[in-house]
Amino acid sequence: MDMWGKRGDMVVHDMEPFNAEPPPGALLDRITPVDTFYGRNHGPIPRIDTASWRLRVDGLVDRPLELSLDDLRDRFPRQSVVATLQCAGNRRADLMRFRDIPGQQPWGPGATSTARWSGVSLAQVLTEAGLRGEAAHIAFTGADLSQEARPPQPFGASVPVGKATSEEVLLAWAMNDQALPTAHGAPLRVVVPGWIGARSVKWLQRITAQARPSDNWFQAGYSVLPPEADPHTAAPGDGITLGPIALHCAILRPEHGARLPAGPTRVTGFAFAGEDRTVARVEVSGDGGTTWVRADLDVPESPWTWQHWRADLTLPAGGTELVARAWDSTAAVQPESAATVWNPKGYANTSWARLRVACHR
Ligand code: MTE
Ligand code: MO
Repeated sequence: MDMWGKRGDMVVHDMEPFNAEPPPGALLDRITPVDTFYGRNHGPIPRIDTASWRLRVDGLVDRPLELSLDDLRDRFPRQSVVATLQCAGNRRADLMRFRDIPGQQPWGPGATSTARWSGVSLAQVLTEAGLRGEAAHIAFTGADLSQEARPPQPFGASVPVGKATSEEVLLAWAMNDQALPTAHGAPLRVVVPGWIGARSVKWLQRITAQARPSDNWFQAGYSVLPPEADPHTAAPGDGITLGPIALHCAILRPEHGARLPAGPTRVTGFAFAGEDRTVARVEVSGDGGTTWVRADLDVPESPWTWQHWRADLTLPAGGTELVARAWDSTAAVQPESAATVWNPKGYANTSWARLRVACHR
């Protein structure tokens, strides 16, 4: 049983492929330690020999490249970004309480974590390859073979050229100033800050500039289908393909089902809005959403990270529902209920964070 160097109290959804999230209370640090960072895999984790590994850059480029890790280190400046990765399936468990989602992991709020990623800028590698004007999407292919895909294939994804050439997108070989661990994509992974985790392809082998989005199974697979669609028969165009992460928040402490003394209680969590939105305000309720207290919100470590928040409530004796909701910089607020956002694959649960606690005198 290989836990891939993770802490002993991870919530393990599957051992093979390895899917695990930390308990919510372990996510209170701005930067998540490597042993606490969630793991999300669609196939067996490959062990790659770095010495013989090469990255291929091809497609709509003037000069196709084949680069070793040393080539990347020597020929491009080192860059870092602090960025939160979040799986599109984060907080699926709350959707499943409303209506079942067969065959998908019941992720709690921990399918999200933040690291300092270091490597080289994807934009600079594309410039070196001579990216052509007709290229509209940059596709990434990993080295892992997923049996979940139809037909079985390596994991892949793409992002539009505009995002791929923005300065925050990295090809990373280091995580929190340590060598990138095997489980997180060594020797090299893509990091697409502000976009769903599925676009940050691990064990990167190939970058292809192309006119159309990736036809990899997981590109269309990570989409929001209409409520009554059958995910097994849905066609690639049936869903809304996920890219930037929508406004989201979670309560980290206290945890669901906690028993607490009635009276003053500190509630802590994080909020996150991807791409060009920022979190403007977080509110917390100790009475199921009738009255609200404004939370104290941290300044983000970078434009690409979550923000922790905390609020002090006075809770009555008895069972209580704690609720948190975030507003973003366009004054959009999270939807109230999981029913609003439920979708057949359980992605993008942007609804209010809710959990029940029991308070005693
Ligand atoms: N890349 C490859 N090659 N294979 C995968 O299964 N999973 C994706 C993405 N990159 C995946 C991948 C998904 S769905 C997420 S949410 C993130 O990696 C998770 O990254 P982590 O395991 O480093 O936390
Ligand atoms: Mo994911």
